Amino acid sequence: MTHTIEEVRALYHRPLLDLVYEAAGVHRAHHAADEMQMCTLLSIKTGGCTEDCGYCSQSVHNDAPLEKEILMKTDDVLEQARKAKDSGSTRFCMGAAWPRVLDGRAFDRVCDMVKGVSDMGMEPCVTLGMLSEDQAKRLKEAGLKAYNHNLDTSREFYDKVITTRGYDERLETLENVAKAGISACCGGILGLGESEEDRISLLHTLCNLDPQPESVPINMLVPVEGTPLANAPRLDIFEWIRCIAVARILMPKAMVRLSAGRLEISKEAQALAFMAGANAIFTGEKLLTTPNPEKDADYALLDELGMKPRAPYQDEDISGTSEAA
Ligand code: SAM
Ligand code: DTB
Ligand code: SF4
Repeated sequence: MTHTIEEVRALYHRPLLDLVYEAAGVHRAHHAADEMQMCTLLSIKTGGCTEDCGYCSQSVHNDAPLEKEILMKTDDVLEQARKAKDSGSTRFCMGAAWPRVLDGRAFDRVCDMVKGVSDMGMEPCVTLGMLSEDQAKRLKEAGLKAYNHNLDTSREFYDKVITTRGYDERLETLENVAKAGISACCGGILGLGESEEDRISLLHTLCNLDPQPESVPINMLVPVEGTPLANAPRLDIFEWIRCIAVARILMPKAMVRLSAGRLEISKEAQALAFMAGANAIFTGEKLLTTPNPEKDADYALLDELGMKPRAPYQDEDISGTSEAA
């Protein structure tokens, strides 16, 4: 079903609590509302990226205080994955600061990592920059569940933030991912200085992707010293809630994933976001390069709200995995 921009705009402008109420209904019709998918992120190759994303600590165009690191060894990554699994995560997302995937030993190693994580019974997800159809197929064969590639913002605002990678190139990578039969994890960042109309346009593009993303990360800008967006004014938290509710209504089956920025968001606002349909979080003290709430604080919050971590591979085909419950 396609959604028009007028429809998305009208939804976006509904009174906030009406919107949250409707989103909560959609959420409950499609998901177990007391369950949260717990995910862990690992930066497998940090820094030195040649793209110029204005928010990013890892771009060579920015001056963020960051130690560059070469691609991690497979065994070390799998050890981290095992720890994540033992602490309750069911999805393990590996990020490399590459503008695009290049065939060769490094990519072979990432395929091994994907296979190792999949064999452990966790959902492997990677984010490696732009990707060809053949590369997507190799990742699929290795057992990849999802590829994270965000649109980040509206087509209209995009070149105020990134100039080295085009919007259409992002869409092309998403097409390659879809052709290989891998789910897309695709969302954006709020608080880049975009307008309300930009957020509407982003949500409109996301919900009209075919197929719709399996997962929609909603990042709140984490301002990083040394980047052009270090002093961006903070987005009103109700705008964040509004976007989550609209995403839930327009993409009823997707996991709506609270990604960057949760450390600065109160537990009350996070609870309202869960009400509005957010059902996945990243746990652990670090995202890729920036801090995240401690695992214990997240589990305590779920407990206070009477929620629980989602079981591994629930309602999904687990053939081929030996350890999944
Ligand atoms: N290099 C890959 C790429 O961009 O395609 C993958 C890694 S990149 C860090 C993944 C996503 O993280 C970005 O698309 C962006 O949405 C988000 N992100 C990066 N830095 C952020 C920040 N400072 N605040 C919020 N979100 C951020
Ligand atoms: C996404 O949209 N958010 C995650 C994940 N995909 C890879 C990354 C957030 C990164 C936040 C900035 C950092 O820690 O470097
Ligand atoms: Fe950062 Fe990814 Fe952009 Fe590179 S492509 S600068 S790692 S967000």
